[in-house]
Amino acid sequence: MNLIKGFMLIELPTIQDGIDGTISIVESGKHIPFNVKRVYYVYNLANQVAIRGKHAHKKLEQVLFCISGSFKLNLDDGENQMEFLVYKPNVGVYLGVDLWHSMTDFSSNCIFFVLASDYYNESDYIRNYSEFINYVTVKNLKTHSNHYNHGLIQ
Ligand code: T46
Repeated sequence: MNLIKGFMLIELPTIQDGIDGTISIVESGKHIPFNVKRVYYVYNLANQVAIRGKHAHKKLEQVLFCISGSFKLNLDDGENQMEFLVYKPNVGVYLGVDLWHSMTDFSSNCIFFVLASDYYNESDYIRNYSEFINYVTVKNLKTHSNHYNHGLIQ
């Protein structure tokens, strides 16, 4: 069971071609739980103190792949936090809504590649941590009171 809400790992079908390398496949509608509208990738991460992310999304869903090197991913759903090393090119990290994420400790050869459910829209970002905590707290309270009103919680 995942402690963190809005997070899962997605392992891609992968073919080992022996000395000729390895191929990992992403097919729209099969391996990614949304229609991909945007692809972006980040590289030139040679700076040891680079920090990326430090935000959450209100509606955007993404799957992130580290296709070269490695980095540390920190996740925070407003209640629980976790940190792990992302380094497998065939394993994507699904980042759902309301998930504060930041990336650090990039190896010099790091390239990360992202499939996103929508076009870039700055108003979908929550870039302030206190604002994020308020946002998820209010949302959780609303969900809890809806469940209560519908008799799901006695
Ligand atoms: C995310 C993590 C994993 C655009 O104009 N269009 C784009 O599609 C993207 C991704 C960025 N930008 C602009 C917005 C900023 O002026 O590029 C600049 C850097 O973006 P940001 O600071 O958001 O970069 P990261 O690496 O912190 O975050 C990115 C994604 O923006 C974000 O959605 O979840 O990667």
